[in-house]
Amino acid sequence: MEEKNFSIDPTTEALVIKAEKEGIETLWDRKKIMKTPCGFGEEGLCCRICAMGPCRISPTAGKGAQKGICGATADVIVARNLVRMIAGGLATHSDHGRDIAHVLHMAKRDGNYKIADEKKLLSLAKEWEVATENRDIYDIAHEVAEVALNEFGKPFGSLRLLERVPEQRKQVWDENKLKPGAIDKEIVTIMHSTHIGCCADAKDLVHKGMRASLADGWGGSMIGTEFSDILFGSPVPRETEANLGVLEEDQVNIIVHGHEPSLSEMIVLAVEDPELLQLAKEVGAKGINLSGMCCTANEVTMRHGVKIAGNFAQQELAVITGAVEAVIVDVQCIFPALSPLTKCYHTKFITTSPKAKISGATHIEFEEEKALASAKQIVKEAILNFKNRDKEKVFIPKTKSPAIVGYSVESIKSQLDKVVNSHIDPMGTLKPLADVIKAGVLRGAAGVVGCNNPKVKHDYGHIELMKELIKNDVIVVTTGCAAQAAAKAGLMSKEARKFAGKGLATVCELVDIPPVLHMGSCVDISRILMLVAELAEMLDVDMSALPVVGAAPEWMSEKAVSIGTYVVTSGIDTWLGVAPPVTGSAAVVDLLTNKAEAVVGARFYIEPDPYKAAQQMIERIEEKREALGLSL
Ligand code: SF4
Ligand code: MSK
Repeated sequence: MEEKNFSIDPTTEALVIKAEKEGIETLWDRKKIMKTPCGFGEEGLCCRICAMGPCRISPTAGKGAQKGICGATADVIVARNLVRMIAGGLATHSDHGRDIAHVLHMAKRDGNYKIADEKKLLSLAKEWEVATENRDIYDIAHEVAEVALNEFGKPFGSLRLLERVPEQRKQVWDENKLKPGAIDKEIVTIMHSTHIGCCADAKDLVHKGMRASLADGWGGSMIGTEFSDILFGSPVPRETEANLGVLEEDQVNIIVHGHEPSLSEMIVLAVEDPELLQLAKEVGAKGINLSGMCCTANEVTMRHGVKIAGNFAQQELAVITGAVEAVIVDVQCIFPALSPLTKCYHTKFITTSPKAKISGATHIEFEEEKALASAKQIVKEAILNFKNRDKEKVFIPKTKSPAIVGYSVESIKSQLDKVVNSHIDPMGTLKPLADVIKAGVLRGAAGVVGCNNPKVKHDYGHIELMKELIKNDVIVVTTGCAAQAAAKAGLMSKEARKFAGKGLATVCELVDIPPVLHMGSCVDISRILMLVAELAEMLDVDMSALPVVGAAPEWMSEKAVSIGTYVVTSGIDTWLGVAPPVTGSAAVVDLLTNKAEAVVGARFYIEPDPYKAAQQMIERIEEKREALGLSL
């Protein structure tokens, strides 16, 4: 067997070999055909904003074109391209948040969508000064949803959720004019300012990008998380399994893939429908096996323990097992390649969102008003497809790992309550976490998040970094495809304590948690922001003073650019394993990796080697500890 060496995941290697034998291409084949990426694009030096161009600037100073036809310099072109990526990410996360707010707006007692977490709804209503006394909970929900929907286009003022940040951070944002206005306005401003002949100042463009990014983390994404919890329940710890070994040979396998839980929650209900289960038996299957991919997997595993089939780079491999009756998708991170690929197997590829139609797929529009009926129709299609499975083509790798998921901020606090002496300390706070950080038992915390990217060996960036951090008593919180990498690698099981340093292992034992905590999907990085904000408040310091760091070792999407930027703008140093397309401008690189610190107290680091990145992160954590005068 040829050594593949592009993934640390054995199921991935095995299925790519199967694909090769069957003459099927995967992302790694297409990456190979792509050969060397375009140097201008990679450095951010190509501008195609107007039809006088495209213009590409020579990366060598003094040689070749140094300006675009309009006179835009490399600095301006790079900055414009970067902030357009931020706008793309902000738009995507925020539109997800808006969709969930619309779902809350239509929720009703006898409808498909109900309120699962009244406590969270009432607390948000209080925060937003929505009257609650003597009102029906659904009236309150509708008004809260309306307030949220107005955050997208309100003409005046900044975002309500920014009030959640500690005073010190608010001051940083106030002093530097970083508080965003309405979410949509921030996107429009970027598109306007980056039009031909508008803003031509790299520093100002980056500033606009930072401001806009806050409308993602503390705006659209946070709305997505809060409202999903209100509608579908705030996650609590629960057991699951991860990797393609979760597929079942004798069952109808359905994979939900994409992002928004409004679809997947209904599929979760539909697969439990007795009539559909009966139908599955009638077609010769033992049952219906639902699993998830990418962030949809995170949403449903956090709330129901639905198994995780894999992360971003494994979406094609799920189909290549030959055992999947349907891949049901909504929005974001869905390979168009699934369309021709599913034609090589019996798999039905079902798109459901008017925002993400894909040529060649079966489009069954998911109508929120008739959500459960739509979901049942989709599941029925999958069941009826079971008979078309070609047994000769089926290969399900055995590998899967147990994991504990479901660490919302609320559930982390409940776990911490296990060590609280209620006669002395309050319950339901992060104080025990603050105490162990102060005492140095835990050196600090790291958020490791983001995608897969074939520029990095699949999952290697995530797993090696996480292992190094936990070995050095840095607790890791994670979301997105990084979280799935951790689940697959066994880092979310209690046994993973053996990989942790002595201090972290003791904390895990006492609080009954794994060393790597699954906090959800990409929009749930807002949970990490809240965790850091509350910790800062508890220690009465700015967020940037905490021994807390972030990393995206295998990022690839525009969403990740927006995330990285709002994390840095929130005062948390962030390590990137893949360089963003900014290296064509020394000035922009300097702004992001150096000068940002003087403004927001944090900066980006670019380090592809996870061991070096871990070392730098640990050093930074120790510097912060020293500055806070915490015990060594
Ligand atoms: Fe070229 Fe300027 Fe047009 Fe960009 S905006 S394509 S640099 S002329
Ligand atoms: S799904 S944005 S590949 S983490 Fe959120 Fe994974 Fe990245 Fe998509």
